[in-house]
Amino acid sequence: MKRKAKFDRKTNEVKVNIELNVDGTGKFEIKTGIPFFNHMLNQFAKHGYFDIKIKALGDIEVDFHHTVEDVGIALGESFEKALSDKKGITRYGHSIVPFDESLVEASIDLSGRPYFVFNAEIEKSKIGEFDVELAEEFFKSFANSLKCNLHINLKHGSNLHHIIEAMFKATARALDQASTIDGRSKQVPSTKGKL
Ligand SMILES: [Mn+2]
Repeated sequence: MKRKAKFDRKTNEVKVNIELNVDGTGKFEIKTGIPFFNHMLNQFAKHGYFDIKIKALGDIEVDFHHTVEDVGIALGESFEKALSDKKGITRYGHSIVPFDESLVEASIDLSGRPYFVFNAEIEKSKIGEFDVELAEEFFKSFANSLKCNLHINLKHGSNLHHIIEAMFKATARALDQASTIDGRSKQVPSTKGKL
């Protein structure tokens, strides 16, 4: 079974086209018009071993909010589509990723029920042109549209670039683990029989 998806989303504010292969090798081609966000999504593809192409044309002259949120929604929808009925997947995944002085933990349950916990107190500042608070918006949109339970915990850290990058890497590695085919069962990993 090929776990791939193409997904297009168009609003008056943002147009997003995505191509995803869950069982990829970490190839990426990301163009959002937001350099730091591109850098984060490159990390996400690389460390989750996902192949991801994203082309987003958003109203970044207003600010980056719409584009970051819509890419989060579209990428979550792409995973939801590619994972299909979730038969045989591991379902749960977690990862703790250090980046120099920063340490971030991400835990995922591909439960079919969206829930998002963001346990990180970060100053409302910017990394380059990128508002740091948009990272939370991205993960929230992503978790909602993938219908997964995602917890992101900042253990400690001070450099904003390191903290945000560790969040993207930890989430990617947790999702890689959760989405991997376990091999011991071809069933949906839930006693409900459905996720
Ligand atoms: Mn970096």
